[in-house]
Amino acid sequence: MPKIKMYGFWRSAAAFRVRIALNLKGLAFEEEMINIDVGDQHTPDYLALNPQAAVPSVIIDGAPPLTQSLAILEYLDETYPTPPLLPSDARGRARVRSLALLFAADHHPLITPRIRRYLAEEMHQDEAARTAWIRHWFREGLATAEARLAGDPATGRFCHGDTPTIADLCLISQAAGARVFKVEFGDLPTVGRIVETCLAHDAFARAHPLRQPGAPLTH
Ligand SMILES: N[C@@H](CCC(=O)N[C@@H](CS)C(=O)NCC(=O)O)C(=O)O
Repeated sequence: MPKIKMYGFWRSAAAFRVRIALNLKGLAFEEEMINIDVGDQHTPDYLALNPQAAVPSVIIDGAPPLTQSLAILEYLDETYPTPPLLPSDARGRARVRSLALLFAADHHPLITPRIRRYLAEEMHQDEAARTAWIRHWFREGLATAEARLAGDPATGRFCHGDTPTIADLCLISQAAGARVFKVEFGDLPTVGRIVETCLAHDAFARAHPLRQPGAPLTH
């Protein structure tokens, strides 16, 4: 068994994705919480691990830190291939990566604390305006996913077929955040169905933000 240490945070969507992958692959890990609400990502010790001042960072067997959740997911999938998190065919992999990037590259970055801080401190947007911003981008990502997933024969119980892929890890991490911000997506039936399928899966449930140390008891 490799020795895996992750630097994460209970609420972090990117850390949530990596926790799910580690659980699916049956890899034990230790997680140290970096409190990104109070700026612990900017301490010299953490910046030495990840100059981007973001979680997650993952250290495996004392090797240099891995950063960026999608790069970490692909590393884990290549190194510990069972169960696979990507389809065996090139077209399937392109579809899964495209769905994953919809969330991880295009929507999640817009609602991170650094963006919210910039909106508050440099753009002088009040809390109501910042909340509207956050809800807008959550909603747009989930609605786009619905348009892509509904009616596509490649969609199964999960985003691609009947087993979890990287696309599901990115979908559920965004959907969990959307729920925290009370974004309605009851009108997105395919997204809603896949989210419920993921939440019923033990590897996803154990990784859920609200089950991590530091999370509020209710939200
Ligand atoms: N694209 C990166 C995103 C990393 C990221 O932005 N993480 C957030 C938490 S989900 C963070 O640490 N934010 C700190 C900040 O915004 O100051 C990944 O997928 O790992």
